[in-house]
Amino acid sequence: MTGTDDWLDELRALLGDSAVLTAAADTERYVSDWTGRFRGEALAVVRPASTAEVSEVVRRCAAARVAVVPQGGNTGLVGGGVPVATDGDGVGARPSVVLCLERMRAVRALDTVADTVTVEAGAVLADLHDAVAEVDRLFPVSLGSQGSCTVGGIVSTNAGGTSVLRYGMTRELVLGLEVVLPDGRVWDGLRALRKDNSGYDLKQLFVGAEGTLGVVTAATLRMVPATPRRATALLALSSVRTATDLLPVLRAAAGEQLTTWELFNRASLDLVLAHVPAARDPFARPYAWYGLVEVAGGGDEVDARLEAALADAVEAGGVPDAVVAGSPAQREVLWLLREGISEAQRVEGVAVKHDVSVPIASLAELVARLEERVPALLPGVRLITYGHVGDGNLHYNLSAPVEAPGSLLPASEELTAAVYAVVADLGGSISAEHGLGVLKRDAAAGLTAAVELDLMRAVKSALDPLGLMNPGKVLPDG
Ligand code: 2HG
Ligand code: ZN
Repeated sequence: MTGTDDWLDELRALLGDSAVLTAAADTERYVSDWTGRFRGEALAVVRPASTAEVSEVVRRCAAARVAVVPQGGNTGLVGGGVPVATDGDGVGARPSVVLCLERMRAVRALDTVADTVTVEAGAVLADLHDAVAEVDRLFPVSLGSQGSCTVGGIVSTNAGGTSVLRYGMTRELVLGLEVVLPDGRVWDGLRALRKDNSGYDLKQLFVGAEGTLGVVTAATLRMVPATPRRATALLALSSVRTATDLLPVLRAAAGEQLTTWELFNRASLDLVLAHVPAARDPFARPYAWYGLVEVAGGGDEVDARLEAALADAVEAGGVPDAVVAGSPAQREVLWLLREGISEAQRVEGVAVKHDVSVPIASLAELVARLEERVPALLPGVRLITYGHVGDGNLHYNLSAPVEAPGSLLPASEELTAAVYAVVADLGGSISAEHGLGVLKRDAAAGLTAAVELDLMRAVKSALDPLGLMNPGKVLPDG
């Protein structure tokens, strides 16, 4: 394709040779995803270093009718950050470039009066944590992939994580955005205003849009006071009902300092113990469920609050054992048991993931109903059930039966339909925090009211009339 070669040469002339990757060995890690389920093709991977360069690349892509797949740390779990495969279902399969923001990492401004930070999209979340820690602040989105995921990625997926209970989803922390629109124009919406009621809240359209409406190039985010003291405990729990019943008990004792209330089952812990070398079971015997609680603040009061919360929890019942981290190192080990699950499950092979939410009071019923239905569809399937109790969000993930590793993926449609049917019946969501990407695009559309889908399509075609921004993601006809 001489036309394409010329076009790529022009991009090279514009950005420099090292910013336009085309060799298969160089592009592989950008066109395949972390889960091992998604892989597509791209004409090139383009790595601009500034908003002006992103704008120029997007403008040229629009002129050449080449699709743009924005990408951050490529840690997404639903296939949203890689091009769709041409041998897939055909939706969104078109010549595309991966637009990787990894060279745009600068912290542009830190304002400790307004408590805001303006940072570029390619900044790694853990680096942002470090940058704001230097001024005694916290940017409170915290997730297992924080060493690789980026600001653009967490904004574009409205990431959740393990502190949502206290601080909310990413959306609640975004004050302003800079976005390159599908025609290449730059929208400078980097306002740091707490109060701004001047018309439609455009920035929120781009939060969670998974790059289908434009490319987020920078964000102005809220910072909160640092919480240098953390008190952490792992509780053995007799049931999911215990975990949900304990939420108000913990909150009453720890108040707004209750930051984390996470849950995982024994099968999840077994995977971590098998695959994460530093992991140890802190209890002498196995339990059905485990809860990780963390109270965070400025000083010693957090220890007293955690202690009070634990005393109340034990009194409430259903907590046969508990262990409190006595040092930062012990705290890390307890966290490893929870945060190591996703990676440990990956080691066992491709998982069938369900990132679902229901009203918190219905979590126990969700698990009970699925424990009846899912193993009946695939005997021996391993239920790797864990998540964020405080947010009503479970990762109802499935691993293949040990004896029949090849049996999971062929059964995945049926298994997923069974999970989603129960979630829908309980008034829940099939995408709590990971987004839709390709994985859930069609299932979500099937569960969305016609009027809601119409509105989404209207937004998409108003902003991206050529359908070039991350095609095949989020909307079934997008
Ligand atoms: C977590 O809570 C993440 O650990 C990852 O959301 C979940 O890998 C997953 O399915
Ligand atoms: Zn999660």
